[in-house]
Amino acid sequence: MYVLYHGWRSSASRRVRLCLAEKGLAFESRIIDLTKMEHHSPAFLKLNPNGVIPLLILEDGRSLYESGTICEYLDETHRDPPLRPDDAFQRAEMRNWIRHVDGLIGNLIIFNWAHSMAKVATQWSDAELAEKLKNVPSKERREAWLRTARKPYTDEERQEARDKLRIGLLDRMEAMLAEGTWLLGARYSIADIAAVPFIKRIDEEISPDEMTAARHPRVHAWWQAIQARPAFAVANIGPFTGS
Ligand SMILES: N[C@@H](CCC(=O)N[C@@H](CS)C(=O)NCC(=O)O)C(=O)O
Repeated sequence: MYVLYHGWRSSASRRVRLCLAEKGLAFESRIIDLTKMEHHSPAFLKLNPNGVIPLLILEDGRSLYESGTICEYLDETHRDPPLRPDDAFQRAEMRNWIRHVDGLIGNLIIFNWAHSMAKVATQWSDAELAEKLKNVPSKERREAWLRTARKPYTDEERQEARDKLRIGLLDRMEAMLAEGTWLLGARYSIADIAAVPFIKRIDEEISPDEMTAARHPRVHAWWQAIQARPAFAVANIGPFTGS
């Protein structure tokens, strides 16, 4: 059976759980506690040098990281139902879209890490923080942890992030959805899955006003359709805040 190292609220983990659920694949769940920096332990970094979740251990013991890559792998090895376009050009477009959405993650972090991550990180002493930061492999995430622990994002920065998500995600999706129910047209695909965790957060906290039928009618309808999919319930894409 697959083993998934993940977090229930982690956006990238949510993508992989959605993909597994669409395919009807079971997995053994190993929760990684980001507030305990479990993803920066030497053992985890050996499996994913980027020090982020999710990580999927295959049935033969090999492991894979990067949610988009994992979803593509699952789709190649379990064809039914197909979650990628049949056309090579469209598959290339799908990969560009995933890459684009991945590039927006910093704008989500500004909101997401202000909850349970900040609650814990603000309590660390300077010495503890310095020690933990040593193990964070990327400069960008070291900065995110530092900001979360010591210098909360300003209202201006939060507004800037909101704007980037509106322009980079909602407006673009609105245009893409003119071609069909799903982001790449008639077939639900990994392109849709890639956007789900972002839209969940935009809808529940970041910019719910942008998710109305009046502001982004096609995205609004898409989000209703996404939440009605049985896999959405199976994947456990629950509320971000609260216990
Ligand atoms: N591009 C990666 C992003 C993974 C990622 O950013 N994971 C987050 C949780 S959603 C994480 O592990 N954050 C902890 C950290 O950066 O310290 C993917 O899609 O798998």
